[in-house]
Amino acid sequence: MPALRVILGDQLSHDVAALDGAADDDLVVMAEVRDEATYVRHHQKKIAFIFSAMRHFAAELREKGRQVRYFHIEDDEDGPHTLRAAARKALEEGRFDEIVITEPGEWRLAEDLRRWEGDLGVPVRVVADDRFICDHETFEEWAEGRDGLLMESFYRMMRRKTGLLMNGDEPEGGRWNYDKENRKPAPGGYEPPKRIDFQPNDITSRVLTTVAERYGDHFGALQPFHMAVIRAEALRALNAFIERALPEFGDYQDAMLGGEAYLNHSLLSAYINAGLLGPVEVCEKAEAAYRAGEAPLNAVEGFIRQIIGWREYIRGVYWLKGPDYAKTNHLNASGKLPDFYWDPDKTDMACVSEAVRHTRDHAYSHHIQRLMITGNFALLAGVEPAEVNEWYLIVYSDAFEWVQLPNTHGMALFADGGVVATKPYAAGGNYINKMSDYCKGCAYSVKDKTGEKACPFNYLYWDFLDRNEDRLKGLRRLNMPYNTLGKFSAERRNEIREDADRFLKSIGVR
Ligand code: FAD
Ligand code: DLZ
Ligand code: SF4
Repeated sequence: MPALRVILGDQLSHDVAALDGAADDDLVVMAEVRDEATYVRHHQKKIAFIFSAMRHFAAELREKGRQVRYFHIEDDEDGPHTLRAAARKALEEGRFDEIVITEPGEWRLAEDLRRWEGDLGVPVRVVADDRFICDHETFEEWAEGRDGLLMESFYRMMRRKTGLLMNGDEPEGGRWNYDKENRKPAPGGYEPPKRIDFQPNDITSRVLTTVAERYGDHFGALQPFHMAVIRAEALRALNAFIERALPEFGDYQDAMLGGEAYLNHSLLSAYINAGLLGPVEVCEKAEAAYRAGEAPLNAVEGFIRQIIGWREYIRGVYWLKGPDYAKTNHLNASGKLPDFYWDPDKTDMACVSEAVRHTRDHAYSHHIQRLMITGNFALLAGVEPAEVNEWYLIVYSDAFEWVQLPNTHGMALFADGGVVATKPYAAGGNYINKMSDYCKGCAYSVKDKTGEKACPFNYLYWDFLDRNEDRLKGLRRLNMPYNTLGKFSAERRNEIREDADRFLKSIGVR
């Protein structure tokens, strides 16, 4: 008897494991379902991207001769509302002797899958997602017995495993990591490379209408919509990135510029995460550009490290730590997420407003905005991790819990007590001023440390260290700021506390 092969919205790869060995009479099931679209109130663009990419992928499967049962969200009144219900409906329509599904990217669905077999009455075979370079067992073995899970050592293992930028056993150029060269601010007048705007076809236009009707009250601008929705387009985006943006990717990796949402970033995360591009092929293209003398080593190594290093490491942590990971709250943060995370016009902080504006308009902001602007602010302000985690899962088109959670909870908020980061990524206004041109046009003064006009990041930074002294003082990498804080007079410390309290009350955090 044939098998049912279920493909989820972020498993849109023709070589996805659930399709391995598929017979001609097997039925592929794909389903746009209410529960997935609303378990958090995803950004409108994110839903449109997933639905359009799913519909195009189903069409490609049919062109390849596969039989596909596809559930459209427009038929949702009578249709299934969950992925399990979609599988049940498809089972009722034929005779199948098993369900095959690639492991999902979230605990929520992995736990639900455990109930499928009993509930649906057929064997369910969950196969490993081999689109990742590091499987769960390898990550567990690597993590076993280590004091800290240092990304750098994991990254070296991935370099050796993939052979990317390796000369035999040695790293290309003699060093593993060129990060120190990748911290330049962008010069005034810098013009970042142009991006390809993909135009919506009929399928995407239909999805856009549906998303506007059904999810028009979710956060974010639906239009204009220029994302790639098929692999061929994603490959064009990849090639354009390699050609135009990769050469200076390293230099401006940590830079921020007013009005520039993308700088030299690749914008490929949503495509890789949804399965339109493979992580290794992306890295191989970057390496080829280096070998051909078209991109420097600092750029190519930096880019490859993000993918085979950070991306794989973050996934490893998510599955290693399990569902309890999200329940930790090392810094005991309990504040409310300010309204301006949903509306860039509700804050006078130019840097935050800009990051939220990009997020609203593009369902995207680049790494340093996520970490050092919106993440840093939530960390310093002491916003409750659950609220911040949900915001990040909602607002980015590349956000799936396996990658969003350790980045937010661990890297940005230090809520895991130092699993992902060796110290909190906390910074005052000086850092933002050094790496961007935002402060020039800001209502606050980055030079002022206290008082109504002072940059809030300045006093919030010291208030954060002060408030968390018992929890953080022992961290070696925070010795310097704690020494400085120790020299502040009691009056200055009080002034900082009062400024922070006044400001955080005014924006509803406290
Ligand atoms: P580039 O800067 O061009 O980087 C190249 C690629 O490296 C990315 O496409 C991505 O695949 C990978 N990458 C880079 N950094 C990371 C990282 N820390 N973790 C995993 N992959 C990485 N990334 C997501 O894919 N989904 C998320 O939900 C997500 N949430 C984040 C939340 C916070 C608080 C932070 C600090 C980071 C988050 N990231 C997330 C990581 C990173 O910010 C995005 O991958 C990146 O901004 C995507 O843009 P890009 O494709 O232009 O990346
Ligand atoms: C994110 C998302 C959305 C919005 N909708 C669907 C859907 O209707 N059907 C589906 O199969 N997948 C969807 N997804 C992606 C899933 O939520 C994703 O597979 C899990 O988050 C696991 O990573
Ligand atoms: Fe951001 Fe402070 Fe600079 Fe304003 S002054 S842009 S709040 S860092």
